[in-house]
Amino acid sequence: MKIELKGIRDFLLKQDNFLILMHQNPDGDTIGSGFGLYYGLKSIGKNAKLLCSDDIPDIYEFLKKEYIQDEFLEQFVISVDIGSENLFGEDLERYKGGVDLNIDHHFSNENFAKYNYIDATSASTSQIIYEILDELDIKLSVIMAKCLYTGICTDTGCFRYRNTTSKTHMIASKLLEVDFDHSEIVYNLMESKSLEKLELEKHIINNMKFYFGGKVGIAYITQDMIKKSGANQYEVDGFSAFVRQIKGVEIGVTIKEKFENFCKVSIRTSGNYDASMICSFFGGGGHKNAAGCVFNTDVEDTLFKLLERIKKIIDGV
Ligand SMILES: [Mn+2]
Repeated sequence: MKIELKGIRDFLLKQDNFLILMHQNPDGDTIGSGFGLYYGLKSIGKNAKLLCSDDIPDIYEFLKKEYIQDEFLEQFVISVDIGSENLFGEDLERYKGGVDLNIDHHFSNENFAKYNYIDATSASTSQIIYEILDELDIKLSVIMAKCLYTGICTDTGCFRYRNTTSKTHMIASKLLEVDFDHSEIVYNLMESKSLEKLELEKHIINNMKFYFGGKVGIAYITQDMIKKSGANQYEVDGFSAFVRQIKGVEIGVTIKEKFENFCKVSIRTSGNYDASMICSFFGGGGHKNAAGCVFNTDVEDTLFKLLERIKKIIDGV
């Protein structure tokens, strides 16, 4: 069932014991919106806790600073930034079919909860959480502002992607009224990198391939490259937009070999190419300019299947 912001406010005021779910392999938006909502609920005297199938990456550690894992029986389960129950991961398995409120901005969201609030015009789920906290008249603390700012920066590439709207900036402006070092957040999220990550980048650049007159760019990340570079599991993320940086590339594909015969693909497009159309063909999904899917096969075969599909899209068949 669909729900409006006012309906969400009523639920949050009425209930007391909340469990907030984040998606597996968590990014800055699911973490920022999850923790942002957590701190907001705590500030009005509610019990809340968070759950994620994977560890929170080190670079987001600062958002956990004021988190206390309370022991209580959850009565209301909320998922944030999760488009599909398939993204729950192992530890969240038991909540399949049991989510009360699904808050998300993915166009392809599967509306799996009892109540669903999906705003595909929103650049990030953190932006929606801001609106919910605002609806509840919650005064933003420093940590709440940091959470939401982190989420918005993650999903908009720091206000650079096309999903950034005037509303995104308006919300960011409200967040900046709270006193925190936004520049430090951006530096840590986007600009600083380890030598190992740089080494991995070298491998990726050396192996990039281009097709269809340079319109399509493919970047690979194989387990072998990761091992050679010494990069840790989190440093392997964040390359999705990398190949699209090359002039002329309108469909940027990143193929990541997670383990033998299992590849994760993310696609970034510009212009009129619809990334979610390519990915949904293979059982994935996402937004028009950013989408993903997985393949139970090796890198070469993944590439072959993708190119076949992309050719059809480019030819307009
Ligand atoms: Mn998001």
